[in-house]
Formats: sequence, structure tokens, C-alpha cells
Amino acid sequence: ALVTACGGSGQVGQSNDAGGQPAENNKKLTLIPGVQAEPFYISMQCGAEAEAKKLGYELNTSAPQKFDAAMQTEKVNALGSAPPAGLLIAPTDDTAMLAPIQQVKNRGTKIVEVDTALKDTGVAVSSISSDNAEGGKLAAQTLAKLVGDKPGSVLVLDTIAGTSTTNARAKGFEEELKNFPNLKSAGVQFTQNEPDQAASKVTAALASTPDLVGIFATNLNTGEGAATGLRNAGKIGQVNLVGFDASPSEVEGLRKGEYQGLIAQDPASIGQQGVQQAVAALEGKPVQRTITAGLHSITKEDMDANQQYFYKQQC
Ligand code: T6T
Repeated sequence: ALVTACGGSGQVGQSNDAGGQPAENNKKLTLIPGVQAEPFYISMQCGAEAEAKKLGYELNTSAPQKFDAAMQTEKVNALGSAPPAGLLIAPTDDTAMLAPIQQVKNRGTKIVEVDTALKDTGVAVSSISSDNAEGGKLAAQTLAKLVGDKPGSVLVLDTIAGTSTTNARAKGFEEELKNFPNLKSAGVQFTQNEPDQAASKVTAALASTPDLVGIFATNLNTGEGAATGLRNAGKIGQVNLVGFDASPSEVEGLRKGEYQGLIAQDPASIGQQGVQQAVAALEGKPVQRTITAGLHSITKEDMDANQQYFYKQQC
């Protein structure tokens, strides 16, 4: 389904001839995010659309219904005969998305990775992402501070194996946790990026790990599910929850005390810089191969001063 929350018309680019090469005056860009109707990607789309307009390009968004490589592949393949000049994409799988993206590149489209990335670093002209390993480290430090000297176990909720961002956050978290001897890892659980699965993993962990003192949810879906799991068990506030992202529901949860900390990304800036790099590549200007976007740790105490980092539901 096409995401139009930010005003995208839903059309994709035009080709100039039967060869399918983008025309020289092709000013069309396409954004293929990880999943439709999700505040992180909507905010990214808002930033990308505004920048495209500023630079005289047209950006359309085509989003898969679920965070799923097969569904995203369909969206990529649909560009086939009419490639846009530039494709901004958040690959949902660091390996499975290689072939379909490479095929678009072979037709002359400039590829820019936004947020997630392929393992193969030879496809995109530029990749814009948060420093996810650093974000995981920051989450471990935040959680350790919240727990204090109390000994206990800490659970990590990841999304799907092959999601470059959340996998790096989980890894960064687990490594940093070793610096806090009172905290023991209760392991990393995959949730398929489904809030329901995150909630059941939390229910199970509460039963199997009586000394659970903290949870790190590596993105907004795992966070929202973890909050549900804790709420159902009456454990809100007893088990510290640090989540990645700053969706409206997470922000409300922080205010209510369901989360003790959030690590917000800057998706609008990722979208904005993604467009800038695609356009630079198209216009023969210098391109930056990797760009790191900012991260911001937010707690209930400082949330009002950090409202600019909250994600949007629409532009
Ligand atoms: O955390 C973001 C994004 O960075 C990640 O790659 C996938 O999940 C989100 O979209 C949030 O749901």
C-alpha cells in the first residue's frame, strides 16, 4: 500500500525509453520505507518530501504493509519498467534485499540507504543511519543508572535477525552491559517486530526470571509490546523499561511512567539527508558514503525540553 500521510501522490517514476534507463531530466525519487503507517518512517518521509520539494524533485513513497522482505521486494520490483532517478530505501533484510535492489541499480537508479542497510556495502552511493551500536550502549548505560546497585537480570527484545539497525542496538547493549557487574544478561529475544510477540516474551521472562530488573526494547514495536506485557503483569515501574524511538505511544508511556527512558532517533533528518545525497549523486556533486544521524536519550524529567525529537503521525 502507498503511504500518503505526508501528501505523497503515490505515483512512481517515468522511464524515457524501452531500455528503462532514467531520463536525464528525471526528477523523480521514490522512498521505500520498512513498513507503512509507522511514526518513525512517516517522520522520515516528512523530512524527505520537504527536502525534495526544496531541491526541485518529486518524491513518492511506496511502503510495504508489513516489515517483511518479501513484501518489500514486491514494492521494489514494481519500479521495474519505470525506475525513478533515485531510490531511498530502508532494506528490511540485510541480505535478502540485495538482489532486488541491485536490479534497480542496474537500470541506472541511484540507491541511497536510509536507516537500515545491506551487508553488501557496494550497492548504495550513500547510507544514512543512527549510530545503532552506540544507541545500544547508551541504552545499557541508561538502564544501569536507573537500576543502581541492585543485582538482577536484563532482557533485550530485538526485532528480526537480519534487521541491521536493531541487531546492532542489541549487540551494543549486550557489550556495554558487561561493564555493570551487578547486571546479568537474560538474553536477546526476537519478536518478528510484532508488539504481541514482544508482550508474550515479556510475560514469559517475568515467569522464568524472577530477578528481572530491566528490559531494553530495540525499537518502537518491541517497546510498545513490552509496555503491554509489564502492564498485564502489574509490573510497571518495578521492571525498568528503556525503549528505542519516540513514537506518540512511547512518549505517552514515558509520561505515564511505563517507560523510564527512550532513545530517540532523528528520522526526519535521515530522510532529508537521504534526499540530499541522492540529488548530489544525480547532479554529479560530491556524495558522502556514510552519514551518522543524531540520537537523544530522553527521560520523564527532560521530556518537555526534548519535544522536537518526538516522532510524527503526519507531516
Ligand atoms: O527503530 C526504527 C528503525 O530504526 C528500525 O530500523 C526499525 O524499527 C523502527 O522503524 C521503529 O519501529
